[in-house]
Amino acid sequence: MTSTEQTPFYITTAISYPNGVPHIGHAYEVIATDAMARFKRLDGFDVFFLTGTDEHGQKMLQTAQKQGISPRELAQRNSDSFQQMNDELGISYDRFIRTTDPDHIDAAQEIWRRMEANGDVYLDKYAGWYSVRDEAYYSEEDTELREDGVRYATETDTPVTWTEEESYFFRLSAYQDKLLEHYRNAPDFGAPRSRFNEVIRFVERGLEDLSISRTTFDWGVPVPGNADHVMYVWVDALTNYLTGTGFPDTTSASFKKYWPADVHVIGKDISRFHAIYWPAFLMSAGLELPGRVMIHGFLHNNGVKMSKSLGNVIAPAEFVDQYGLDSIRYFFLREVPFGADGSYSHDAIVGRMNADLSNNLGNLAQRSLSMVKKNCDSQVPAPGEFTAADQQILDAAAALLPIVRDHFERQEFSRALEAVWNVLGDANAYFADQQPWVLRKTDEPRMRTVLYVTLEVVRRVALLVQPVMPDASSRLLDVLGQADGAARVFTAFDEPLESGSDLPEPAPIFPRYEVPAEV
Ligand code: ME8
Repeated sequence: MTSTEQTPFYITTAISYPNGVPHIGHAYEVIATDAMARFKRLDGFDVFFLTGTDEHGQKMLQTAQKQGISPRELAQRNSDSFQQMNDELGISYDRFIRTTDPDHIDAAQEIWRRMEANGDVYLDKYAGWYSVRDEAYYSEEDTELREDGVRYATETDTPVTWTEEESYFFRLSAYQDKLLEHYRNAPDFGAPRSRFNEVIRFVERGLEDLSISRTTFDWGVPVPGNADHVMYVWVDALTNYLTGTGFPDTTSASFKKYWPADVHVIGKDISRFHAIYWPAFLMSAGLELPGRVMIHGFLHNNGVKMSKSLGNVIAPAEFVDQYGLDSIRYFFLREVPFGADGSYSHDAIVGRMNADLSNNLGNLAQRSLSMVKKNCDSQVPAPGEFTAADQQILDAAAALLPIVRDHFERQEFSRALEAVWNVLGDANAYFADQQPWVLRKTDEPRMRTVLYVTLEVVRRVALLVQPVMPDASSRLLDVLGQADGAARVFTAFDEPLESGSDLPEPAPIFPRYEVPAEV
C-alpha cells in the first residue's frame, strides 16, 4: 500500500499553558494520545499527531511579570520543557505547535475574518467578574465573596475581579440549536457519554454570546483590522488544530487530507471549550467539525489533587527515572479507565509492574524462550497437531486484534489492555497445565507444540502492546525473532509464527520492581 492510499487519521492533544513546567496530568494526556496515534499507524492509517503549547493570554502575561521576564521568554523556556517532556515520554508527535508560530497567527486571524464575514462578530462593551486564571468571565451568581474579602468563581475556586472593557463578541447564542442538532446527529461527538451529557445539558440551558477580544493587555494575536484588541486566548488556542493542517491554505494537500480532525483528546476542565465553542466557531467559519472530542478525567496523587502548595506535583521525568517509561505508560492506561478520574501511588504502580508486566508477560516469555533455546536449538519449534487446549488459547489470542481495535476506536485503553491480560492469564494457566518441562522428558514433540503455541500467543500480545509500551514490546519482538518492518505491523497479526526461524539470545524484558538501594 502506498502512503497516498492510506486512510488519514488526525489526532490532537490540548495545547498546554507553558506558564509552568509540565506535570503528570500533562504526561497522562500525551501518553494516551500517543498510544492512539501509534495504534492507528500500526493499523495502516496515515496518522498526523499534533501537540504543543498555548502561549498567549493574560495568565502567561501575569506569570511572566511575577518572574520579571517577558511573556515571550517565559513561553520559550517552558515550551521547551514541554517539548522535552514529550521526548522523554517517547511521544511520536508529528508537529509540536506553538501559538506564537507565525503560521498560527495567520490561521487565527483567518478564522476570525471568516466568523466576522459570516456576521457572527460584533463590537460591544463587556462588564463582568473576570478570572485571570480561567481566562473567563463569570456572572455574579457564579461567584461568591469569601471571608478573605476576595470574590471567587464558585466552580473553579479562582479569584475574580470586576472588569469592564470594549470587546468583540461572538454570536454563540445563535448556535444553540445547530449545536444540539449536531449532538443528536453525531452521538459520539463527545465522549465518554456522561461527560458529553453534561455539555449537552449546558447548551440546552441556553448560550450567551461570548466575549472574544481583550483591550487591557496586548500579549495575544491582534484582531484583524483593530490593533487595539487582541483575541481572547481560546479563539487563538482552539485554532491551533487548524494551523496544524496548513490552514488558512484550504487548498493545501495536508489540509485536504487531515481536516477535519478525527479526535481531540482533552481533559474534563476544558470540555465546554471543545464541545461548544469550537464547533460553533467552525460552523461559523464554514469549516467541517471534528469527529470526536474525547474527554479524559484528572489524575490525582494518592487520591489527593495535585497542587504546588501541597508539594505533590511530580515531574514526569522523575516517574520515568524511578519506574521506567514503559511501566508508567502501561500503568496510566491500564489503571485508569480513560474518561474517569484516577489516582496513582507507588504501591499501585509497583503492583501493576510486578503482577502484570513481570509475572504475567515477562515470565511467560522468558520461560518459554529459555526452554526453546535449550531444547529447540534456539529456533521456533515446529508444532504437531493442535489439541483442543492449544486451539483454544491460539483462538483467544487471534481474536484479540478486533477486540483491541474496537476498544481503541473508543479510546477505552484500559479495556483493551484488560482483554489482552485476560488472554495472558489463560496462557499462563495453559503453560502451567501443559508442563512443557515435564514433556521435555516424556514427549518432546508435544513439548515443541506447547512452546510453539506459547510463543505464538506472546508474539500476538507483543504486537498489540506496541502502542502502549513501544520500547519493551520492541525488545520482546526482537527476542521473538520478529524483524523491524512488515512483521511488526498489524497486517502481520494473522500471519502465523514461522517455525524454524532463528531466535536471538532471550533477555528478560520486564524485571520486577526492586526498591532502589539506599545511597
Ligand atoms: O487547558 N490530570 O492547558 P493546561 C489530567 N491551554 N489531565 C490534566 C490535569 C490532571 N491533573 N491537569 C491538566 C489548557 N490536565 C489550555 C488548553 S487547548 C486548545 C487549550 C489536562 O496546561 C487539561 O485538562 O491547563 C488539558 O487537557 C491539558 O492537561 C492541558 O492543560
